[in-house]
Amino acid sequence: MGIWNKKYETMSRSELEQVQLERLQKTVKRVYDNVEMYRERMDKAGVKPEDIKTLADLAKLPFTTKDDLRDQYPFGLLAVPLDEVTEIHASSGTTGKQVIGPMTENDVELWAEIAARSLAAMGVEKNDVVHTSYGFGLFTGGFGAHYGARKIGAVAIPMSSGNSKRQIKFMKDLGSTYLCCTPSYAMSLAEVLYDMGYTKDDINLKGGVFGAEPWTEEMRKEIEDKLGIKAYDIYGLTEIIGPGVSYECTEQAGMHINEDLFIPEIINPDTGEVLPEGSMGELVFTCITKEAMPLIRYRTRDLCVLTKETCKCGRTLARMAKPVGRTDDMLIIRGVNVFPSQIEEVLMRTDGVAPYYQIVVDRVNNKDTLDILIELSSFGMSDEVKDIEALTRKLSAELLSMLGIKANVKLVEPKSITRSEGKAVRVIDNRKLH
Ligand code: DLL
Repeated sequence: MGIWNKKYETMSRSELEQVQLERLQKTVKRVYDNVEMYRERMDKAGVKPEDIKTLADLAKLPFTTKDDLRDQYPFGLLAVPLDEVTEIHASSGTTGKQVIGPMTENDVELWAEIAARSLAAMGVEKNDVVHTSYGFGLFTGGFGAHYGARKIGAVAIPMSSGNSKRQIKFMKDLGSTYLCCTPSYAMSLAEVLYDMGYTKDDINLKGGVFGAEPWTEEMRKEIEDKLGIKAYDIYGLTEIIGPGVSYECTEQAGMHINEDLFIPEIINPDTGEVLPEGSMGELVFTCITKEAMPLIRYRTRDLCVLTKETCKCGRTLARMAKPVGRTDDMLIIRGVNVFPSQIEEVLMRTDGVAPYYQIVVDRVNNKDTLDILIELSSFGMSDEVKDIEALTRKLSAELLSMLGIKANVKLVEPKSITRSEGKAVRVIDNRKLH
């Protein structure tokens, strides 16, 4: 399948490292000269731009955190004068705090480039019809997919999210071949398709560009079956640029990181120590070509594993596995670490339940409680109380073996859990621990 930028996507590791080093040196000098916070931090750490002589010297530089972005809000981390900024996006703040991503015209061009690399890797070509149901607005999902589709020369349809019946109508009428949205919204759209009396045979979709939230392999299968497509994962974050920081190719074997533009590291989230290839840890990015707000060693809080092995597709860029969650997503329930993705994995492989669920955590008499509300599937499930009891017992046992703690499983009526149009909110923590 199409490799959009053969030069950079298939460069040898030694050439790539040379490119990375030159770009890193330039960026570090630029932020040292233009961003007070970086100059102060580097002075304090006793590092000067000229001390960055090899890529390993990256580890000498201080980290940047989400708190730094908040402290420097809105323009403290700008490395260019404000009049060079041409677009600003912001994160939806699922963790409650607003961060912004200012861009110069070259940064917007870079974003279109990485989005084009991503879509091309998933098979999008000039004659495709790209239906974007990510939100358009401050969120980077909509514009990212749109700029990428336009750059490839495909037909770009900026649907935005919501009004699902209208989405299906357009998808049918315009013969959309690729759907771009969150995986949870893809599930909702599939449901609406069938509710409207259609099946996958009534639409023309070939592929899906799904990201912005964690999702499991089981959910991928479910979406692929329901929509009759190949479902691909795409990753990114507002602070760095938006969708396309990394992307799957048709091998579906991890997301290729645009390493010529962003240097990834995996660190131990507790100590900050850089971990060897193959270790699970927190993903950190350094922007080496961005102009407006090039972040140095930005701690994403996403937990994943990297590999530098060349992919079967020929790309040499490192790949990241699906993030298992975020350091701030992790629930600690009765002292045990629980990731929502572990719960999803169990639900998705169990017949009789729909992939809609909500995790409710509370504290009663100083003891944590974990309730998992799971929708019964509308197909193939009888109303017999004994069947429901058996299903509840089965799910409880599987969740116990996956999580190591007991969850209180509550099966609820089909369609009773609110459907997502963007990033799904699956955890309600009522413990008020902060
Ligand atoms: O979610 C950008 C994006 C839009 C990516 C569309 C992909 C598609 P933010 O709103 O700033 O940006 O949220 C970034 O979302 O740190 C991850 O925790 C999570 N995330 C993004 N993509 C994935 C993914 C956009 N494919 C935060 N898998 C990130 C798991 C993801 N988590």
